Formats: sequence, C-alpha cells, structure tokens
Amino acid sequence: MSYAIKNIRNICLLGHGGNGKTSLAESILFMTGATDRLGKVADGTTVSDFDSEEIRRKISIADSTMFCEHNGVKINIIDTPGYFDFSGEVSQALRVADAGIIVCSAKDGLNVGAEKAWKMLNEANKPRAIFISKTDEENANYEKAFTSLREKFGVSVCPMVAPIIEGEKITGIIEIATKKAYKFDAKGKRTEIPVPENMKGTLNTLYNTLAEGIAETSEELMDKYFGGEEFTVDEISNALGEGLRDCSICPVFCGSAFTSSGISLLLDAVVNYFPYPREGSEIVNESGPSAAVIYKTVSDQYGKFSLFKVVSGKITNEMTLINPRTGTSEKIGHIYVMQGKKNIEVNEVSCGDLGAASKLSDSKTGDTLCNPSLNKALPGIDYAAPCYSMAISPKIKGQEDKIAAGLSRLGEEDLTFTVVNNAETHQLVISGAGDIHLDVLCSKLKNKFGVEVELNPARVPYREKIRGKVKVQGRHKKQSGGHGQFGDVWIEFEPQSETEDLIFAESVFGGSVPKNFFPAVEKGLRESIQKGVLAGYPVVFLKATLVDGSYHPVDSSEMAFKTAASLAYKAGLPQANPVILEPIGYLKVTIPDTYMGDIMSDLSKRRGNPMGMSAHDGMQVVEAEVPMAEMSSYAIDLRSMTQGRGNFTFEFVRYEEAPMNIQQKIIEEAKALAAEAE
Ligand SMILES: Nc1nc2c(ncn2[C@@H]2O[C@H](COP(=O)(O)OP(=O)(O)OP(=O)(O)O)[C@@H](O)[C@H]2O)c(=O)[nH]1
Ligand SMILES: [Mg+2]
Repeated sequence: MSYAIKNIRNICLLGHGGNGKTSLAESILFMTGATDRLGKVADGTTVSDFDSEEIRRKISIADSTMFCEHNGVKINIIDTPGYFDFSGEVSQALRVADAGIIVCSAKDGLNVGAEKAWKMLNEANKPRAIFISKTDEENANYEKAFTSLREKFGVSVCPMVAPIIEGEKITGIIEIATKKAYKFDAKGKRTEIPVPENMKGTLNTLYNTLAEGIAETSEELMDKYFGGEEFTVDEISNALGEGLRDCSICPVFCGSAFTSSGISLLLDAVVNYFPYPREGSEIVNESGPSAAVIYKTVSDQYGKFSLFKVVSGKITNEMTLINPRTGTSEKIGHIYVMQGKKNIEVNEVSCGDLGAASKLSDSKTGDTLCNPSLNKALPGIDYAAPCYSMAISPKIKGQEDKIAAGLSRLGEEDLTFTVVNNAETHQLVISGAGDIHLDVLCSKLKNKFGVEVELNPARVPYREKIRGKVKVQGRHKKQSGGHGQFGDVWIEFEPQSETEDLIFAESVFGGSVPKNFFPAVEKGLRESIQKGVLAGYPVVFLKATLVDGSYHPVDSSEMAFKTAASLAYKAGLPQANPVILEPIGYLKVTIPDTYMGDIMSDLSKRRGNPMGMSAHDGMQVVEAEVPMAEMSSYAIDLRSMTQGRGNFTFEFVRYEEAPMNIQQKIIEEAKALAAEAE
C-alpha cells in the first residue's frame, strides 16, 4: 500500500543497551495490530531481534526495520542496537530516520547510551523524543529518571506524561497537557479515568515544567507565560509540534513495553507532532525524478537486500536506476517493505517511505540510486574508524580462503570492519569497533560459513637498524665436482637517516669485483635485510658500501656473489650495534573532564608521551605519542575507564628505538615464536 508523504513517519529507536528499544518496537507492532502476538527478547521471539546471534545473545546487533499503521499514518520503525560496538548501525538508521526516540529505563534514567544518542541526534540535526520505559518494574522512578534527563539536556526536555503508581504497580498514565488520566488494557487501548487526588500535586508541578518549555518556543508564549495566563491545549499542541520539529523541544513519554501502557500516547505524538519525511533540512520531492538512498544491506541465505528510503519520486519494480558512485545501472527487480526478517513484496515504494530491493549488482550501504537525469550522489553514511584489531586465523589449518570469503560476504552487510593481510607479520588482521563486534563476526563465520576461527593479538611490525659502522668480509668458496663457486666481498655497513630503504653504494678500486657482479651483491643484501639479526624484523635505515673483494675467472657467478653478500651481512650486522625499533603512533583521546586523571596515569603506564590538551564542546582532547605495542587493547580499556564516554583515534607516525628492556622482551618472543614454528 502506498502512502502520501504527509502520512508517513520514519522513526528510529536509540539509546543505552538493554533499556527496552526492541521491546518497545514489539509492543508498538502488537498494539497497532501489525503483529498478533507480543514477542519477548528473553524468548527470542521479537520481530526485531530475528538474527540467530541476536537471539542467542539477547541483544540487538543490527538495525531492523518494521512498520505499523496508527490513525491512518504509516510509521516506519528502525530499531538500533544499544551496545556501543554497533553504533555504525545507529548512524545508518539516523541517515534515513526523520526523528529519533531515545529509550531510557525508569530505573536508570540518564546513562551513557542516552548521552551518546542525544549527541548523535544533535550531529544529525534530527528531532527527538524520549520514552522512559519499564515503568512497570520494581524500583522504577519516573520522576527521578525524568529529572536526571532534564538536568543533563536542559529545559527543552518537557514532560508529556506521568505514571500513576499505586502500591508498587503502575495503574495508569496522566497526559499533562490535557490533564487527563488513562488506564490501559492488555492491548494498550486506553480509557479515561479521573485523576487520582494524590497525583494532583505532581501533575501541577509537571504542568509548570511543560509550560516553561512551551514558553521557550516563542516570544508570544513567553509573554503569556510570564503574564500568568494558562496556555490553551491547542497552543500547547502547536508549540510542541513546532518545537519538536525544530529541535527546541524534546517531549518525554513513559510506559511499559510489557503492559503496553503509555504506548498509544507516544504513537499519537508521533502522528501529530513528528515530522513527515524530509531529506536533511529540505523536504523531499514527491513529484521529482526517482531517487533513493541505501541505509542498510542484509546479506543472508535468501540473498542480498538493499534497504532504502525514497527521497524523490517513487520507486517501482522494473525500474532502471543509476548508481552515481559507480556509474552503473541497477535494474530494480522485486521490491519489498520489511517487517523484521519478513519481506513483503510490493509494486511501488512511495516518496518518503522505506523499502528494499533484492539482487542489486553493485550498490552498497550509503549509495544513492536515482533516475539517470539526476545522477547525483546524496550524502552517504559516516562510520567511526575501526579501533580494535586482532589477528584472525582458522582453527583448522588451510581454511584461510574460507575466512576471506566469509568476511567478504559479511563485509557486504557491515562496513565498520576491515581486513588486512599483513604480509610482514604473515597475519590476517581484522579491525572493528570492539571485542563484542569481532566476537559476533567470528560466530557468524562459524555458523554461516562453516569455518571456526581464533583471534590472537596482532603482532607488532617491529624494525631493526644498526647504530655502528663495520667493515666485514663475506667469502663464499665451494669446490664441488666440476667447476666451483667463488665470490668474495668486503662491505662497509653503517646507519643512515635519509630513507628507510637500503642505500647501496660501491667504491671498488681497480676491478677487484667486476661491475657485472654489483647487482648480485645488492640483491643479496636486499634479500638479507628482510630478516634482522636480532629478532628477524626487517632492517631499515641501512647503508652498505661494497669496498673491495676478489673473484675467480671461472668459478665466480652472480649466485656466488649474492651468497657472499649475505655472508657479509650475517657477519657484519651483529657487530654494528643493532637495535630494535618500534612503531609509534599519534593518539587523540576525547573524554569528559572528570576522567582526565585516569587517562593521564593510564597513558604513562603505556609509555605515552603527552603532546597537548585542549577543550572542545565540553570534552577534553588529550594528544600523545604512544608505542603501538601498548595500544592493542586500548579500545576496550578506554571504554571501561570512561563507561564508554571516551573515544580515540590512533595513527602511525614513525619508528623509534625501543627501550632496552622492551627490546629484550621482543627478542625473547621472537625466539619463542621461531622455536614454535620448528
Ligand atoms: N519489566 C520490563 N522489562 C522490560 C521492558 N522492556 C524491556 N524489558 C526487558 O529488558 C531487557 C532488554 O530489553 P530490550 O528490548 O532487548 O532492550 P534493547 O534496548 O533493545 O537492548 P539492546 O538491543 O541490547 O540495545 C529484556 O530482558 C526485556 O524483556 C518493560 O517495559 N518492562
Ligand atoms: Mg534491542
């Protein structure tokens, strides 16, 4: 069924892990009749958490798109995961949602997940509301939860409702603007009840808080407010709608996903106040040429689905659109609307609505599909760079190809991890947002692609160099049967600082080594420096000068001179004061003030060298140079030090000589590794 743009709402649910987003979505679907039973996260029966990993872990891992109808309006709901490892999914949902609902719990109120959600909504400049869920739980405290949110986010946070608690139980909800009280049946349907006597005080306080927020939205209302006049219901309603849409008001609702109470009040607001589809700040163009943006890709045993939002015109099956990024044409075959894992085939998806296309050949998440006359890519999706790396290897030797194939399929759905084959350390290194992210990818490799893998810390690519100068001989002489092999060189080894690469020179006098053997000598050295003499790491910043030697008219060959050069290398480098270099990276950590002490003392434990500090948007940015070897678990450690409030970037800058004790450790590790390989 096709909806006029004014009758479509695209909302995404976001907030702290476990606060009840998936359950709220389930309750909305049930209450509006989109589904006929109320599934539970604990039983793995919700529409939203259908993936086997989500069912097993009882958390959401990926975005899930659902829809329902309320008062003639189609509401598309994108449920996002709260766990921080999957925040790329939140970015995807926010790319197409026209407003967000931050879900909090009545027990916790404000938490890091809500703070992050708020920040992301600010960055995306999207309207928002808050739903305080789990009001049915023991120890639920709506007022405390509300106050904590308002204290953090300011007066734009306006109370819309208050729960009626009798004993320990929630028995109804008061709508503040209208001062009406309701009770709810098992399907969430409401009937009006009188406002209980003991709630009148609370109602008045909250009404004043609401009025204060409403007054902020215009000068006219501000005057009225200070004049002591009460607002009419219409005035409140209009101000709420406008304020919500221009982000100056964030209405707060409450209820329970288990009892479905309060849900209908939230949905009324979605229909009455939430914006209809828009693209950035522009209203999408209903009558223009077709254009859609892909916000998610699902790749499973049934094929590949590209989920999109139509931002101009409409999308019908059998259309041919162009992907401006690749320049290729995409033939739209079957199109669908998604209800969790269920895809329902449709003939068209109208402007502003969400849909899905199967079997697109060359399009990925973030891409635009449009009529050839437009041929313009819309903004894509920004993901945080991966910050946690591990080496991934098969449990059974020889299944490397299976890992690569599996990860490449998983990469179609998930653009937040990278895989690099490190030729130097001979490891396949996978980088993602954190340990749970990588753990989920490993489970998927096992369950979907039949390959069991293990993760190990990624080896650090150390380097070696010499600090002294030596002159050594390399002499290769072999008499075997017919004619023998003979090569003899004197080489001077010394450090240089011009280039990491080997500098090869010669100052041979009087043809003691004929010119035609120089390339063989250089080749022998280039091969040798791949393995340093201390721990087997590549040697850098080396200069080698061929100064003398001798040859035999019959027995000398390129091979023999190559060998002679490598003998000189093996003899010379240990005498030239070799040292191990370690990679140093530039770290930028962003944290709230309060964690400053912890962060600094942690950095000193990591042998970090502070480079500067600055304040940005109420956060502190600490910059430091830190050895890469100390940073492997930083993503996890920073999260636990800051409860997830901190984030960081880390980039390689240069190699530096490692402290002696560290060098010793690296040499021992290399020995152990070599012994293991034998
Ligand atoms: N009592 C009660 N429990 C709830 C309610 N909503 C959710 N829960 C429970 O809280 C737990 C987490 O709920 P979810 O809906 O999975 O929370 P979520 O926000 O989707 O979590 P993530 O997807 O991991 O971010 C589950 O065990 C739910 O059964 C509620 O309204 N009342
Ligand atoms: Mg969830």
